[in-house]
Amino acid sequence: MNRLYHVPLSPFCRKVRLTLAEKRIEVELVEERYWEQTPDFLRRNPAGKVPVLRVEGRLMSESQAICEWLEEAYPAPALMPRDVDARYEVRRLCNWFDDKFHNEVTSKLLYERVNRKVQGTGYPDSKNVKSGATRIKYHLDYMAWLLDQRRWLAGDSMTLADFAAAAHLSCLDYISDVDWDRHAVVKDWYVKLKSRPCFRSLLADHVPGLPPPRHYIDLDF
Ligand SMILES: N[C@@H](CCC(=O)N[C@@H](CS)C(=O)NCC(=O)O)C(=O)O
Repeated sequence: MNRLYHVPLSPFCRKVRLTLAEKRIEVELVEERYWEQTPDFLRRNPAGKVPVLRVEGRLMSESQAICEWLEEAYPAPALMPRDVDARYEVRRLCNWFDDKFHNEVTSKLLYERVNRKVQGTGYPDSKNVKSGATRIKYHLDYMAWLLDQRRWLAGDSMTLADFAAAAHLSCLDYISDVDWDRHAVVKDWYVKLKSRPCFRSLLADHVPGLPPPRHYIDLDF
């Protein structure tokens, strides 16, 4: 059986979960308290990070490398376009969310508000939270600008770029940190993704001691 070592509110793990589910690849989810850095975990991934995927007898880490491997090993349904320029755009946007958005927003809001609590590393730093709450507006504006020109973030078809973005936003939505009223076009895009079967497992996530708000699972929020 394939196995994904993950934590529920990790955008990198969620991107891999969406990709696996969209491609209908069955996987057992195993929660990994990565901050405990157990010897078993470090044997699976010496970098000490989740996600780690055990598939077809091999161990894989690094979410983007995993997703692109899945795309090549399980090409249907496609999550990368065929055209070389369009593929570039998907990769650029995956990196936008996993690097820039992650550093400016996810780490400032989710990691301060949730990871500190779960890992027992103190109280949120209000300066960071304020900065994340300001920066997310700029990112939502950028997404709206893209979606005014395209059906999906990277072009006319749904791709890994949409999964990367939705993975971050869904974590932040779990803690009510996304202003969905800022841009109707971004909300419509998220509703389309949230309604897909691949999203079901994410909507079922429940972190002990931190229940999601009602709108988190609501498809008509
Ligand atoms: N570039 C990695 C980042 C993964 C990552 O940072 N995961 C976090 C959890 S959301 C983690 O395991 N952090 C532990 C650490 O940085 O030591 C990927 O895309 O898989």
